[in-house]
Amino acid sequence: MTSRRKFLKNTLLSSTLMLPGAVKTGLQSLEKKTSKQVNKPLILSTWNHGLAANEKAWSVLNQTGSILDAVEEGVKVTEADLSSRSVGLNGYPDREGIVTLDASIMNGNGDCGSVCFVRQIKHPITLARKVMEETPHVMLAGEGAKQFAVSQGMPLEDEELHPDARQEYEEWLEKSEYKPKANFENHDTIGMIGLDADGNLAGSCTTSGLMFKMHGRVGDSPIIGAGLYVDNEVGAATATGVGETIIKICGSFLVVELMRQGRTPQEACEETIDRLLQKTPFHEDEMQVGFLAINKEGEHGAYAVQSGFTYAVQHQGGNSAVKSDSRYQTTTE
Ligand code: SD4
Repeated sequence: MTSRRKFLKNTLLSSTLMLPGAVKTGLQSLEKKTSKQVNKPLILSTWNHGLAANEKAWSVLNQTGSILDAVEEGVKVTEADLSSRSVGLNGYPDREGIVTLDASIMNGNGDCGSVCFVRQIKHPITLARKVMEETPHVMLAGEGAKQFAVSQGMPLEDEELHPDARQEYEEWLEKSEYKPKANFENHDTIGMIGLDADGNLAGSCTTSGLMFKMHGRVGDSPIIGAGLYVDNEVGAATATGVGETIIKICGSFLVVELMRQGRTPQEACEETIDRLLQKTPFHEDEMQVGFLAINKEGEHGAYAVQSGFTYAVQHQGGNSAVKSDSRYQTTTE
């Protein structure tokens, strides 16, 4: 696939960020600095699977008035989706053939909870919320997270792989080439951020992580400040893509802090992608990251390393999928 692609760089960056195979497209200036504005309430989530999640979140927000309930219930739709190979127990396994899940949730007051490397739990986002609300802790991992789930009355699911995931895993086993990869051409981690009519924010993020990852590997999604960050004084951000690159720059926290310093959500996402590319030079196939951001005024923005990242926006006017702008443009020869 790599050989059939070219990457056209959208904007001028330092030449140290250019990779040999990338095609630079002249010195275009940054165009879309202005974030898009719609009325509150507003819910955003990553990838096209965000459409169904947004729809649920919207109806929960209307029923309960709670933006935290909305972001939890919204992503539960994706966690339960049998067709999802990147979120929930139907996701791709790690290289030992075991599905392990990561999730986090946060409200605008700084309350947060997360779980990582957890098995057999259908709704890790609910478990993350229970960590937030029922324990003095922020994060539980692995076996301990599972034990806590059981103590909270959550059922343990069996560990049978979804047939499609099993088939791909068996194909992968033939070579066992260790190249964990974000499944970015299809859809991926769901990160959701929302703003209610009173200006309260909340966010959620849930994933099965990189396909065929090392057993025990944890990505950005359950790490507060990496895959998700929310602050009622400023805004919220979430991330999708290769978690290691996001963790290295505390990506979602950085987006929110840039907004705190006055950047629009769009500017904050773009600057954060640039920071990420300074720390992790761009390398085609394995390299996708996207950020979504919202500020307390109801403006939002999105930006990705390369084209292909989509997100879903739900507001009074409807629910639609939007293509994100990106630093590199992917084309097919
Ligand atoms: C992770 N960020 O585990 C997640 C997975 C993902 O595109 O979003 N992949 O690193």
